[in-house]
Amino acid sequence: MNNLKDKLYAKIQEHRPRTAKLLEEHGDTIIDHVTVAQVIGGMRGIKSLVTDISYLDPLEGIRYRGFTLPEVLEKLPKPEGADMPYVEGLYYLLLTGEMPTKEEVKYLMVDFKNRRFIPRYVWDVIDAFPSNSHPMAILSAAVMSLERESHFNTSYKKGMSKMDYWSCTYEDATNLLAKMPLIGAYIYNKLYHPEKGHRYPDPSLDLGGNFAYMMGKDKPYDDVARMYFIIHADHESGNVSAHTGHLVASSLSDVYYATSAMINGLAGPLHGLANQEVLRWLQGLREQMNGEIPSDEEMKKYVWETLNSGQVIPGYGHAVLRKTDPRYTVQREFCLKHMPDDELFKYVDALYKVVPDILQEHGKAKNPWPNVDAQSGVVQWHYGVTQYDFYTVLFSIGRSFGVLSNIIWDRALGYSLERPKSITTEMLEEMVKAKN
Ligand code: CMX
Repeated sequence: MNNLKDKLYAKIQEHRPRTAKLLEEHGDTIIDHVTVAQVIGGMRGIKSLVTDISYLDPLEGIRYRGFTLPEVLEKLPKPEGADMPYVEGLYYLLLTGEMPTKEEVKYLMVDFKNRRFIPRYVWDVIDAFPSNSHPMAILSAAVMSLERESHFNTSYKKGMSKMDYWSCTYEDATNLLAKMPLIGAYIYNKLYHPEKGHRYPDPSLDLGGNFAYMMGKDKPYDDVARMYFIIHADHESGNVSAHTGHLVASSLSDVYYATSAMINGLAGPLHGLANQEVLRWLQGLREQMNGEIPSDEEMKKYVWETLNSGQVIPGYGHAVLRKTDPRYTVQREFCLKHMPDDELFKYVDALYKVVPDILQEHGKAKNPWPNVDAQSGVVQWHYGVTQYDFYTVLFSIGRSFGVLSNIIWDRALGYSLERPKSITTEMLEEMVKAKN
């Protein structure tokens, strides 16, 4: 018996009438209005997507299925001796809205193990990339190459009922999630430690533990991996990676196409790549300081120089959040416990003291507070993952859990092909004239 899939099916059956009722009885009810600034400005804030998997409150931060991040980290079952929970348990929570028991997670761990075989041709695709390629490009191509494994495609060609779309999508999504950490670790070893070669997973370990093992990292890197994948998993549906995954899947492209596309969206410096930008930017300061910790005045000068040269301060600001990102706080607490004397952590902490005031004085950013990316590279650097190009691969593995959970539910609830309307600038000018 597949405990998670059965539970999910029951939840889907329970939920379907709610969506049907909203459409049938309230389809014409207006819930938002749209301004010119929103249309020109990246559709910021327009309520036009539905997801029950996570919700982002501007002041409180993210909740997964109603739970804050500290609650998720406290309540999900953990491996023996670990501080951070099983990532497999998070998948259960995102899909069903329920905290799994340890037994349920153990069952899922076995299921993940059975799904993680990677066909030889995927390694060949990765190996074919020159070693100076960006790891995000390699990851995207590796995921794309797996597309021929899609159960959804095979069943669709045979003629599948719409009511069953979610089931094949669940199979594809879970297969891909089980493989993602292996692909990530293989890319890391190929690019940065070719002398060590690929390490095959240890069957006794959970997903986070195995990722650390395949990366060649000792404890507590297993907890770093678990924390990292969990806090990056979802940030409701409008951000570039989540939205891209949803959009591509809305055409009934399978999860391999959709995940590869979401990885490409995450690879931009205004989104997931910001974590590598933070490290690159901090290294610039470190070089100027010859290893000394900068004073507040020196830090302020560096921040202003960056702003005055027309660049953004990476790791600060957010399209929705209006306070310090709880994902930043979770990582900060980890740093305080495990690496309080780390030099780069001190830089990050020193930045926290000066950047918000400067951004407020600068007067542009709506949110002067740090986001998840301000802290995450520092943790990786401390544990020897100093190749900052790789950080967004880690973000991608985590984000896949949220994006794929959403796509399964999109299919279960029969969400439509996405197709907003565009208009010309002339039409917009005419509409504005008519209103004034
Ligand atoms: N440093 C300097 N200027 C900033 C800024 C920052 N950290 N954050 C925002 N601004 C500027 C914007 O560039 C914009 O300037 P213009 O009017 O000249 O275009 C202005 O402030 C208003 O922007 P906003 O409404 O506050 O922010 P947006 O919703 O447009 O953008 C984000 C959000 C994250 C892209 C932006 O804050 C940014 O560029 N931050 C730095 C990059 C970063 O950390 N990205 C990671 C975000 C988290 C993630 O998705 O991974």
